This record gives sequence, structure tokens and C-alpha cells, in this order.
Amino acid sequence: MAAGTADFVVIANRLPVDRVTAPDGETLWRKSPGGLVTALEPVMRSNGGAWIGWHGASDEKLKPFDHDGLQLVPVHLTEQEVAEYYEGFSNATLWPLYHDVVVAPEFHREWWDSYVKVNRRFAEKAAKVARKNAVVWVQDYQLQLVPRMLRELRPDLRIGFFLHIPFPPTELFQQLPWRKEILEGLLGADLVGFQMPGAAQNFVRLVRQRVGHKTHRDLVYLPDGRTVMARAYPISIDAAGFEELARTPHVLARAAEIRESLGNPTTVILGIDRLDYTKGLRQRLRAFGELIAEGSLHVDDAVFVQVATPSRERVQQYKILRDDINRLVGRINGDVGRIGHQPIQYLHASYPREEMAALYRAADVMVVTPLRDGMNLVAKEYVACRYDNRGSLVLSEFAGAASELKSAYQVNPHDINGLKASLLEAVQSGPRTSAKRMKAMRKQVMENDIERWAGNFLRELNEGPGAHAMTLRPSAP
Ligand code: GDG
Repeated sequence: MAAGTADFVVIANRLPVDRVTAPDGETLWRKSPGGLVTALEPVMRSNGGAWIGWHGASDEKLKPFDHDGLQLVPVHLTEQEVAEYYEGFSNATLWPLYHDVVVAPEFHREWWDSYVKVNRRFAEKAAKVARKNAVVWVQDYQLQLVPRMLRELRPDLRIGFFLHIPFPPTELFQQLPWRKEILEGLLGADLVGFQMPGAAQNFVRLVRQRVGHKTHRDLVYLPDGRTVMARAYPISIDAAGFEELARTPHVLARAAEIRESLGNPTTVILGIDRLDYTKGLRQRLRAFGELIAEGSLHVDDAVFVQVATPSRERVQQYKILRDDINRLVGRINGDVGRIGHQPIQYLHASYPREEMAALYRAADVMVVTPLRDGMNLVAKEYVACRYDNRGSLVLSEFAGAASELKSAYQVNPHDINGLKASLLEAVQSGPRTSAKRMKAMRKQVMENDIERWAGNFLRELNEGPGAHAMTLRPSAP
């Protein structure tokens, strides 16, 4: 296949831009706020980089276009593919399976067929835009077959893969009817990256058991002589960017305004999550409701602000969750609320980044209680915004972030009594204790930002076993 012009190619389910309509009716693309694009932008610019992804609308074919100096290559999806590849296999099969089967994964053969077909489309696009010997970085669970498909088309490429969500224990992964195909798909990469060392070990063990390849520690030896490396690269955030935002007068004023409009309570407790059944919203709301009901916290003193960003709204389990949380919030507020004092302020909406920073600044206690989470960036964003060393973080031990944020109040979210005790301890902690904990967490987050994460991954991809002459140029200062 003829090669293209990009020396560095990122492949992700979504392009890093959203379409917006300007007041004059013109449609424009606006860069989406994620940390991934911020981290990769400089490398892309220095390497004539291209980003391949879906543009977010179904049944629409768009030509490649440039945005802010980045080459964007849209992949089209039909309405049926959105339902089967994206909402179906990615989000109703793989997502629950990889998150400890928190809800039952659905296995449908037509969803799998669609997943294969769409993965091939992404691989074919990449094969066209990558220059000879280019570096290609495939992102996440929607595209696990791409590394192998791409290698078959373009054996000259150096291919990396990163999984943003957990990789399940072998006993759960075995349930997947297409387990061997997924493992073989990932083995098309030279480097397979995970959030946690345990996930990389799960993968290597499965490869040994299910595919029968020889392995040693983090290496897999393939019969064709290639070696694949599987390692952990815990992802992070644009920490300095968040801190800078949190320091702006506008954000500080807005934080004060938020507290004011909540009635200036002694304690503001905050949760911010996509509305997802993995995030442990039920557990934390129940814990808070019980603390108020039994008088450990008083409704005049403590307010819980829960932002639940709308997510995957056409997937059945997400509809069920939305109704459940609505009911639970209504019940708690009805049971323990008073006129003018709703203990839970529940916001089913998404907000600009500035508002997120203001919320982080306004919160005395941040509660992050996923039942399972690859990393959890919200926990790190809260820490990055607390440059005053104030505020406490209650963090699930089942979030990847727990292995780095050891000074958080760590909890088992299934243990409601334990959760209540930790929440209360965090609310009642004195300034010296919380400053000590926050300082330790800030050191970790500010030093290990997303730029370092991307740098580590790309360096090891470039230098790992079997690497050819390095083609990736370091980003310009
Ligand atoms: C997956 C993995 C892993 C949320 N609401 C709004 C908003 N957000 C932003 C947060 C944060 C991001 O979305 C959410 O990231 P998380 O890490 O918390 O969770 P997932 O979406 O599940 O992400 C996860 C991550 O990938 C990265 O590898 O950490 O484990 O599940 O950045 O700030 N941003 C804005 N408005 C909102 O209303 N602007």
C-alpha cells in the first residue's frame, strides 16, 4: 500500500474537535478540552502528525481537514454502526466486562461483526496517511483490533496501543466469545500500554494461556520473531494548565459565588463524574444521606453538589442508572431536606472547564468513589486546583489514581459504613492534617503530568525491542 505523509499518527474513536454553530449560522470546529490532545499537539506539530477519528455524526462522510495546524482525518460511521460498534460492542459489551462486570455485559454476534468492520476502516485510513516507518499510536478499547489489522497492511510502522480503562482479570476476560481475536489484535502493537501494572500482567498471562505465545515478565515473544512489550503508564492531566486556570480571578470569584448561592455552608462536598454505573454515585449519595439522617452531619452545615455529566444516553443501562439516581436524590432530599436546604444539589449537565475549576475551588471535600476506574482524572484535577493546600480527597481504592494518591482518604465504596466514616473524617479534618495530605498529593500530580506520560510512552515505543531507526522528532520547545 502506498504511504502517506504523516510521521506520527494518532488513532482514537473520536477526533479531538467538536462541531459548533457560530451565531451567524456558520459551522466551526472547536478543539475539545481533553488533556490527551493538549499533550500530543506539540509532538503532532513537529512530525506532520495526523489524528484519525470519528467526527461524532452518523451517516456523514467528511474529507480530511486542517484545524489549528493539525491534520484531522474523519472516519464515517453509519447509524447502524454507531448502534452496534459504539453503543453496542464498545459500551454494552467491553465497557462492563472490563469494569469487573459491574453490570452484565451483552454478547451479540452482529455487534462483534460491526466492531471488526469499523476497526478495519480505522486501520485502512491509518495505512493511507502514515509515511514509511511512521509511529502510530492507537487509543483505547473501541479499537483493539486496529494494531494487528494495521500491521498486516503496513509492517514498516512502529505501532503503540494504550488502554484507558482497566484490563480485566483473566477469569472475567474469558467470558468474551472473541477473547482470542482481541488478544491477537492487541499483539499487532510493539508496545501495549495500560494504566496499572496489574492490567499489563493480566494481559501477558492471558496471551500465554489463550494464544500460547512464550512470555517473560513484560515481554511476549511471537513466532515471527517480533517481541511485544506490555507495560503500565498511569495517565495524568495538564496539571499546570489546571492550576493556572484555578488561579484566575474569574474562577476565584465564581467559586465564591457558588458557595454563596449554596447558602455559605460550612462544608461543600463535591462529586463530578460522567453519569456512569462504574462511578459509584449511588454508594456515595447513600453514605451522605445516612450521615445527615443520623445527625452526624447537619443539613444547615453541609451540602453535597453532584455533577453528573450526561453520557451514552441511548444505552439501556445508562437510562436505568439515570432514573435510579433521580429517584435516590429525590428520596434523600425529601427525607432529610428542609425548606431552603436541599442537602444534595444534583446537576445532570455538562459545564465548561472554567466552571469545573470553580467547583473544584469551592469544594472542601471531593468524593471520587468508582467501583472500578482505569485512572480517574477528576481526582487529579481537584488536586491540581488546590494550590492553597486546602481541601480533602476521598478516593476509592478501585480507581487507578489510588496507587499514586496515597494520602487521600482511601475507601472501599462497597462498604457504606466505611465510606461514611471516611467522609466524616475528611469533613472534620483540621487544616494542618489536610494541608499535609494535600501537599503530598500535589507533589505527585504536578510532577507527573500528561506531558511526561506521553513522553514516557513514546520514548519506550521508539526504543523498545525491534525498534527501527527512530523517526519521531521531539517536539519543538
Ligand atoms: C476514561 C477512564 C481514565 C467531566 N464532566 C465534565 C468534564 N469532565 C471531564 C473531567 C475529566 C474527564 O471528563 C473525565 O475523566 P475521568 O478519568 O474522570 O473518567 P472517564 O471519562 O471515565 O475516562 C478513566 C480516563 O479515560 C483517561 O485515561 O482516567 O479511568 O474511564 O477530565 O474533567 N469536563 C467539562 N465539563 C463537564 O461537565 N469541561
